[in-house]
Formats: sequence, structure tokens, C-alpha cells
Amino acid sequence: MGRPVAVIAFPAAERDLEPVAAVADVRRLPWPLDWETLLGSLADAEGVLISNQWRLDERFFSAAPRLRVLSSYGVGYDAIDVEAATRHGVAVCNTPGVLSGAVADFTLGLILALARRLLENAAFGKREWAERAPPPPLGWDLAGKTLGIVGMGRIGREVARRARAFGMRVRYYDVRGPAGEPEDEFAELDEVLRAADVLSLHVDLNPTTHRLIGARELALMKRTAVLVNTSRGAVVDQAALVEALRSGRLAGAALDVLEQEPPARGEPLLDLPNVIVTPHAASATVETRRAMFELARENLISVLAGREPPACVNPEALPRALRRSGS
Ligand code: 8YV
Repeated sequence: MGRPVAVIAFPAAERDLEPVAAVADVRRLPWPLDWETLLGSLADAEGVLISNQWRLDERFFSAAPRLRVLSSYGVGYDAIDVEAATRHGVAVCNTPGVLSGAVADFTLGLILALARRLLENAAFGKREWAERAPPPPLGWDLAGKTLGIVGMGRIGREVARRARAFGMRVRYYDVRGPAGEPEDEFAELDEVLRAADVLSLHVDLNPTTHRLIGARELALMKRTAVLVNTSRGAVVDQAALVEALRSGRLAGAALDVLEQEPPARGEPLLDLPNVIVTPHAASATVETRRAMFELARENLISVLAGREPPACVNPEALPRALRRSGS
């Protein structure tokens, strides 16, 4: 009975893979990685560790007939065909929880950047201040404003907690119904849209949240409101958002995620003065990225060693994935 092969399709240091090497033969793929190399490495793989940015579909799973665990680095798994994985007896694992605080911090940073015109003020401070030019327009206080949250999961709740400390009132919508702290107010989506001074999105991307915020929803919002998106770009109808921002239907937006990442050259959002765009960086801290890696590694090791992993998105695949252990 041979040792399982674990493919590491991720730029991990050899030392960090020692715990994997204790249970499997480690195959590190060259970085940067291309799709052909990835597919070509899978024939005997029982485990794969890979970033959640790769679109992994039937082609991937058919190329990996022995695969038992797909350990995805990231909490969102919208790019993975989980149904195909389950059909192939593959446990799909992700990294929930460990990034919630970092994403919430970043979200508050974006809200503050919009409200206090941090980017304009920072640019002004270095360039025009010395020239005695007139300063940027005034910002607005967070205290007393309403934060509308769509999606009150782990990240939404962390954002709400921080916003309360800034004196904001939180109203939220969640498809599961009231899910927040008692001091936060649950309401239907349209009501949250109408009430929000800041609307922040924290849903996962699935067929029911695809373009959840479109022209109709944006039209319900206050003209003075701003939109913050650190979830997935496709939760917002981007063309409708551009139109709302251009026409003054919406005051501003801060987007850490876009429908296409990186964006195409000439993407209209990038030229709008009332938009902040960051490069999908909300979880990008040393501590959080480390914790994500360690959880992804533990998910991989667990299934390869025949144990239930800490975080699995298709538990129905587990009995088969674990039974094939050591086969
Ligand atoms: C990034 C995220 O994907 O975890 C997620 O779902 O969106 C982020 O943490 C990160 O770059 C991992 O690839």
C-alpha cells in the first residue's frame, strides 16, 4: 500500500509542507502555474492544495481519478464545481472563520476611506497642500449613519461589531432570516437598501446572489449612499453600478472585488472619481494568510490521513473520500 500523492499547486515553502510530507508524497508544482501543468500533474493525486481563484470544473476532476480531497485556500468556493467534486467522491475543503476579522477590518477601512475622503486627502497632503491649493470637500461622520449589511454570516457579523463601535446603526438582510446580534435590526432586502447610508455586501456568490444588486436595487438606495463590496464582484451588476455612479444615482463605491479580476484595461469603473478599487486584498495580512494556509494544510492532511477535516463544504462526499483512504 503506497503513500498518497499530495499535489501542492500553491507557492508554499518546503518547510511549511513538512507536516504534509509526514503523511504523503509531496509534489510541488512550479510557480507561477499554468492550467496544462496543473492538469498534467493529477493522474495519481489523492490530494490537491490550491488557491480558490482557479476555476475547477469537470475537466479538473476527470483528470484526477484518485482525488479524495481538494483543499482550497480561501473561504469562497464559487469557482469550484462542488457537484462534480461530490460525484467524483472528492471532499472540497475551505478556510472559513480565520479571515473574517481581516476582511471586516478592511471593509471598515474602505467605509472610512469613502466617508473621510482619505485617498483625496492623502494625495492632497503630499502634492497640493504645499502649493496652498484649496483642500478636498468635507467628508461625513459615521456616527449616527446606517450601515446596511447584506449577508450576516461570520464576516457580516464582524463588520457589524466594528461599525457599532463607530456609532453606526446596523440594519441587515440575510436569506436565513435574523442572524445577527440583538442590537442589529433584521429587515427585508429592499428596506435595508432604502435605509442604508453605507451598503456593505457579505454574501457568498451562488446562483441566488448572482447580480443580487442590480439597477432596481440601486434605484432604491439614497442618492447620498455608498456601496462597499468585499464579497464577490458578480454579486453586483457592474454595468448598472457604473451607470448609477455616473448619473449621481449613487454617491460612491469601494470595491475590493470585480466581475473580472484583474479588470480589463479600459474597465469604466477604474476611471470614475467616486470609486475606490482595491485588488481583492481584504484578507491580505501576514497573520490571516498564514492562518488560511495552516487551515488549508490541515484540511488536506486530515482527509489523506483518513480523518474528518476541520472545514468541508460537501460533507456528503466525506464517507467515500475517507473510505478510499489507503486504497
Ligand atoms: C481571496 C477570498 O480569495 O477567501 C476568499 O474567498 O476571497 C480571499 O481570501 C484570497 O486571495 C485567497 O485566494
